[in-house]
Amino acid sequence: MKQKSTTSMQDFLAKAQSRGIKVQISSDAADELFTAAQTAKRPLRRDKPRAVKLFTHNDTDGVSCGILARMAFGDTAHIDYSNYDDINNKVARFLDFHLSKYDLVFITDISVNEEVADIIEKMSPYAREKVMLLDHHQTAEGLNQYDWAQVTVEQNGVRESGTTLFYQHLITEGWLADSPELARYVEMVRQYDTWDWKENNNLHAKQLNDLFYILGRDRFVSRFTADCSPDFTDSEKMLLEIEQEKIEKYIKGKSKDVQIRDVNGYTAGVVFAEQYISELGNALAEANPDVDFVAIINMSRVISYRTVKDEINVGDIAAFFGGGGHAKAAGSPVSKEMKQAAASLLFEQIQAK
Ligand SMILES: [Mn+2]
Repeated sequence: MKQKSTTSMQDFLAKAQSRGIKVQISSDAADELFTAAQTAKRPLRRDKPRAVKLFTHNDTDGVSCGILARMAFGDTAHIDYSNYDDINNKVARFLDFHLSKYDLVFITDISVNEEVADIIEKMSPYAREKVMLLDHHQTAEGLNQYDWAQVTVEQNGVRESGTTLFYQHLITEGWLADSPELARYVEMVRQYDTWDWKENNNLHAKQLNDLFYILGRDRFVSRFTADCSPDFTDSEKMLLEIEQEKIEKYIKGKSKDVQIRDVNGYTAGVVFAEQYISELGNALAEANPDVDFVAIINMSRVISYRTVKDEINVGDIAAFFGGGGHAKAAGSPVSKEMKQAAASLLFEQIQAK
């Protein structure tokens, strides 16, 4: 139903573009988000589910889905923060052993593979009705063939995030009370996650993500569950200032360590790093215009792919290596075998000397 307006917006933009008219889409969509939620919402429910399970991604966007679940369901929400390397096992195990204890199961900002999708699809209609997957990653769009999955990359010309989709869903279903403050928070998360903050020069959105890393997941969740206002306190501002200095130092150091490699026929800038991945990726991609994309290897977890080039789709490249994501930002797991091979290689080389 909502897809219709997306198409017409796209038609409108295409027409404008063909006539050489530049259309600036207003990306600060907090007001629209709030108004849309108010129009769509049903009255707040009085009934509470016995128990709610949430599987969500472990970045700021995914963790903000956790905050929304806490606000909506309180302690009855059992939240599992996952990454691409463990989500499928976790969901499969859960469906096997624990589903009967839960009334609602959400999977947000991350998706399951075909195997797990098939398990869900073959469950009884009663069990299947408990499950709702909400994601905005382009590589998961194939899941839209299922009634229990809703993958929306973009709506009305605005890129979605896990948090915006879950916010809209919870309010529409009457599980969550909306407020302009909460809509502002959700919009900040969206702008960071979609990197729209860069275009809008919305430093506040970027700092919200910094704060997530400074506070750590649990403190961040408590902070915004208690008070969802995205306005920072004085001590948060101080922490952010110190953090910004560290980020700049880190990026400067890593810039000197970029290796140029051929990856699948593309020219990639490869670097080993474990921190500030998005900012580092963007900074390196901008500083190395000769590379098609930047690959940041966090040997203990994941390879992150970033590009600033329109014609490059790193989502496809990540998918080739068993991961997924967006056109401009994606990731693929570092497997146990890869870690073992790397360790062997390092020590073989040392012994050979
Ligand atoms: Mn996301």
